[in-house]
Amino acid sequence: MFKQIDLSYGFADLEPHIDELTMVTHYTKHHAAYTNNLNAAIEKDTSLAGKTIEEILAHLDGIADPAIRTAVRNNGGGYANHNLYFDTLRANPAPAPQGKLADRIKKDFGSLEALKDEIGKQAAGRFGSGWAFLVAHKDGSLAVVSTPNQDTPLMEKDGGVPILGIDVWEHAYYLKYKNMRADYIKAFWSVLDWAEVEKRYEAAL
Ligand code: MN3
Repeated sequence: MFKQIDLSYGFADLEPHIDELTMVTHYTKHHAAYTNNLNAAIEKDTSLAGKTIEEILAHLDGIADPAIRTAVRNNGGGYANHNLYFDTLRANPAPAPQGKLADRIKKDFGSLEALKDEIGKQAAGRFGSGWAFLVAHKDGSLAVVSTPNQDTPLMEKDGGVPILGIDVWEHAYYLKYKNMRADYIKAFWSVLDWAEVEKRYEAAL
C-alpha cells in the first residue's frame, strides 16, 4: 500500500505564495486520488506487489494488461510527482543550495538564476497539463526536462532522478492565479526548499 507523504507544514503555511484552499484541495483530493487509484490498480496485478514506486515506473512495459498499465502510469506518476512536489516545499525554505549541488548548478547552467529561468521556461511552455523537473544523473550532471500529464523521468531509461518538480496542472494554481501560470511559477520559488533539493541530489548520486 502506497501512502501519501506527510506534510511537514500546515496547509496555510505557504500563504501568500500558495493559498490554503489550493493546498487543501491539491493534497487531500488530487494527491489522495492518485494514491488511492494507484493502490487499486496494483491490487489487480500481483506481479507488482512489494515493488517500490521507482521500480514500478521504470518497468511499465512489463504490465501485461493495458488498462492496468495506463492506470499505473497515470496514478503512479501522479503519486511519485506529488510526493516530490509537496516534500520540497517549506514555509521557511533555504533560498539557495550550498555545497555539491550549488557547484554543479554553476557548472551546468552558469548560475542558480539561469537554472531557475530554464525551469520556468519549460514549466511555462508546457502546453496543457504537466510538469517541469530538475533531474540528477548518476555522474552528477543535471538536466531540466518537462513531461506531459503525470509522466515522470523515472519512466525513461536513463531519465535520471527528479530532485525538484513544479506542477503546472491548473489545479496547482488556478484558484489563486487563474490563467497567470507565470505568476505561480514565480511564487513557487519563494516556497521551494533548496536544502531538501540538495539532500535529494546527494542521495541520487
Ligand atoms: Mn497536482
